[in-house]
Amino acid sequence: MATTTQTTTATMTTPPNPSSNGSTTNGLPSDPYQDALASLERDGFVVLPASLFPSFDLPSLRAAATRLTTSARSGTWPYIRTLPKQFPPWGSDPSAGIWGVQHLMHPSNPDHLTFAKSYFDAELLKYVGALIGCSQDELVMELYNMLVRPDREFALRWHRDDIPATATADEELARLGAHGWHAQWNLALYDDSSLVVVPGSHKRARTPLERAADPYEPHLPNQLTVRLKAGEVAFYDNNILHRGVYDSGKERMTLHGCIGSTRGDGKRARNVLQHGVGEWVKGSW
Ligand SMILES: O=C(O)CCC(=O)C(=O)O
Repeated sequence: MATTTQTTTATMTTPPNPSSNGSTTNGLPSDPYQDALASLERDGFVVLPASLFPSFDLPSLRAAATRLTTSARSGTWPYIRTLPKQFPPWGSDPSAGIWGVQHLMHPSNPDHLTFAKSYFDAELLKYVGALIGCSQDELVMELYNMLVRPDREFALRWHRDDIPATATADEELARLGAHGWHAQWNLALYDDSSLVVVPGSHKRARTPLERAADPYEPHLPNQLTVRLKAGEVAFYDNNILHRGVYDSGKERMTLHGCIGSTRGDGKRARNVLQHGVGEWVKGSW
């Protein structure tokens, strides 16, 4: 079978039909929020430049991230993603290594306000509202975690976050067709090329080849590595076919957030609550 199995690189996603003067081809000024939405809908992800978010304080975020990761690896921060487990729930024993640090905004984290400042960043929230398709006062806090360099070689299998691999093609299509009412993003504190996606797969069932592929297949047709420079933000549809491929020798501290909407349903709430946020968030703010 002829396939294009090369891994390509995503840099800045080009908005549809921009002209050189910031206007669209119909002469109207382009709207960056709607351009981002168009890219997300077309490709299943969009990379936004660091220059859009001047209030992200990378040195402070890196210092806070380093302190929390050190605590997590040494066992004094119990909210972690442990190796080699991909899906929650995770325990709190880091002795086999970790690949993530959970609950950055937990009030017992001395740096929780530093992380909260980036989660509630006004410009980020404007993008979140536009990408979800709801107003600012309908946004609902969900999760803020961090994906870190695993202590040993590790990768995630191909998956969609909210659709099991056992789903039939009809089940996949039904779930993919439902409006998500949430937005998910990665904010890289260091250059990061761990996320691999199959662009466009958020709108279709898996092909027979994808369905039959090894869960850790290194090369699916048209797969693309999302390469983020420090400070860049990738929003992605969490039901795009994707995986994480990690380099245990390279520093990774990528803030991994999601925000929902009051228009979301109970299924979304269950997906969020499986991360244990309900155990501390009520009454802490
Ligand atoms: O490491 C990443 O960026 C992807 C993480 C991921 O796919 C997940 O947590 O389900």
